[in-house]
Formats: sequence, C-alpha cells, structure tokens
Amino acid sequence: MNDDAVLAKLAALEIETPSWGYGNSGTRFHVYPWPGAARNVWERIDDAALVHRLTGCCPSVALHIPWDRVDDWSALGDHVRERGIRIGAINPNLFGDDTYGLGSLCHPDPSVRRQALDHCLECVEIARELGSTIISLWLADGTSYAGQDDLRGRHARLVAGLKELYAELPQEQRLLVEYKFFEPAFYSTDIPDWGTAALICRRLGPQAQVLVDTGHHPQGTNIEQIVAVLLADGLLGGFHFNNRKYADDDLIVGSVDPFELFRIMREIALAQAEPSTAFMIDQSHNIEGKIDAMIQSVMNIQTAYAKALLVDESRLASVQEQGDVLGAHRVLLEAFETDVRPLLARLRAEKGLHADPVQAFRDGGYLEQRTRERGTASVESAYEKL
Ligand code: PSV
Ligand code: MN
Repeated sequence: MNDDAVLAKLAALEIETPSWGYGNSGTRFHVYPWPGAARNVWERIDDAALVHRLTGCCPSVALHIPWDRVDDWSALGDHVRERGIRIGAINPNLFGDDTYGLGSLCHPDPSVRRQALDHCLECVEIARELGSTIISLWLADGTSYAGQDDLRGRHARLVAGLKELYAELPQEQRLLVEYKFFEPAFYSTDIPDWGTAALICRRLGPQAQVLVDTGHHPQGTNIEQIVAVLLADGLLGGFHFNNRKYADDDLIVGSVDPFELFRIMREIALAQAEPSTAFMIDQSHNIEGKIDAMIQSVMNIQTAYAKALLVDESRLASVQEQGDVLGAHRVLLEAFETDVRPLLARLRAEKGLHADPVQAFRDGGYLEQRTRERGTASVESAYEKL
C-alpha cells in the first residue's frame, strides 16, 4: 500500500474513549486524586471532546450507567453535540450494586436476575434516546468456590436473560458481549472466554457479537488468533483496548507490548474489517495523568495500525506459499520496524493538528485551566459520582 492509501485508511480510523477514564479512578488499593480530573459526566464529556480536538480521531465517548446517569438525557445529548462528538457504546453496570454479590443475570435469585435485566433494558432505551448503536455488556458473574452454584444452571439463566434482552434490541443496535477469564470471581466466571461469548452470540442472533478486551486473557494468549477466528465467522464486534503485564491491569494500550497491538491491528487490516469493528479504549489511569494518557493510547493505536497497513501482504503470501518461515516473519518485521512518525505527522498536519498531540495537550495549558476550574476532587466524591 502506498503512503497516500495508508493515509486515507488512517484518516478513516475512529477510536472511542471511555467516560470512566477521565475521572478519579484507580486500583482496589488506592485512588490518587488528580488535580483537574473530571468530577461528573459533563466534565468527562468535555475531556473526551478535548481528546478528539487534539487527535482528530475520537469522535465518540462510551458511557457507563449508572456512573454517567443524568436526569435529563436530552440535555446530555445536546452537551455532547455542542462539543462536536457523539455518544458511543452504552455500558450497563452489572457489578456495582450490593445485590450482585452472587451474580447478576446468573444470580440464583430470580428477583436479582430481573433487576439486572431491567437495568440492561433501561440501557437499551438510553442508547435509543442518545442515538447510540452499541450496548456493551460485561458481567462480573461467576463463583469463587467449587460447588457454590450449578455451572450449567448459571449458563442457562444467562442465556435466558440475554434472549429476553436481545428480543428488545432495536434494529440499529448491536449487543457486544465481553468476556474475562477471572476476577472478581476466582473459581468460575460465567463468560470466561471468547468461545463462550461466541456460543452465546450464536444463540442470540446476528446483532450479537463478541467484544475483545485485550486485558482479559491469561498470560501468553494469542489474541490476534482469536481476532482472526472471530472475523472468519463474522463474530468480532469490537475491542476494549488496554495493555496488561500480569492481570487486568488497564494500562496504556501498546505500552507493554506494541508488537502484540501491531499483530492485532494487522488482522483487522488484512480482513478489511474496520467498518464493522468498534475500536474502543477501556483503561483506568491511576498514577499517570488522565487526558494525556488517553491521548497517548490513541496515538499508540494509530501507530500500530499504520504499521499494520504497511505489511506487504502480496509478498507475504508468496513467501508463505514457498514455506519460507523466517522470510515470512521478516516481512512482518519490516512493517513493524518502519518509523511511521513522519506519516502520522502528515496525517495530523492535513487535519491541522500538532504532530504530537500529547505535547499539544501539555503545552496548551489545558491541565492548568482544569485544575483552576475544578480543583482536586476528593476521592470520596469521585467515587460517589463515578
Ligand atoms: C471489566 O474489567 C471491564 O473491562 C468492563 O468492560 C467494564 O465495563 C470496564 O472494565 C469498566 O469497569
Ligand atoms: Mn472492558
């Protein structure tokens, strides 16, 4: 692919940022309050809009309900539009209520299952009102001890609940089903892997697809192969990008393993699956700044994608056919080792943007302005509002 073709593809890439990445959030050990961090959903949207302004490629923001609940959705819709962005995925929250200790849609008690389902249905309505086309579902459901509950029974409850949810999904909405192999459950998780998620989606129908959160796999998992297989079956809905070294670390995507991110983006580029794939970030920054860490994440995805587009696929195919193992690997390396910074600088210059959006943020006085206006929110109040 020549530079102009790569630039056209890069210009079309849109990355969604999460509202929950802009407030004070952290690990289960401590949340360090950040000066200027967003204190409520209106400010979280302002920060997402700033990231879009500086990167030119983040026109949507994902919401988490009830963290982002407001009384007047149409006012929130106006706020988002006025800032030049739109609402992306709506994430129901099925783990933040006292009743969910033994699960939500899989809970043994039908009244808790009803509560969880009603919450999901409410999110479908919120999505409809805000023009969102994605319901992004993650369940913390699982068990922590063998024998705690009936595994097949839990699966049946899950499928029954999701069928009811799916039946209410309007034509324009997709249900993206996320998996995670452990945590908070430590013995069994009800949707632990891509295979279970895919089976569930198959049972539901074509509007249900799998969401791959890059931090949700055991060490050493070949994520790009999962992506390739899901793509082959039309079951890849999108990503929650982040990076991990040990568990679900929610670190800046591409910070631990940029080669993995490149390999994942290459599967997307090879399948030309960009139009049907939701590229979403799901991170929580604790000891680093909120906004510049998000911008760095966006830049890392763009870098990986640019390199993925540079893979000489026809040469690779012919080397593969010859059975030249190292030769084939070197075709990939050649693209991965290319310095794409000049290309990305051109992309940004064509949009009137700084070549380094993190630097633009740091030089632009945005953090100072936010710190003046917002101060440092106490973590208690951040918890209440998040
Ligand atoms: C869970 O670890 C997860 O990845 C899900 O996507 C949640 O919605 C998100 O993080 C925020 O807690
Ligand atoms: Mn996620």
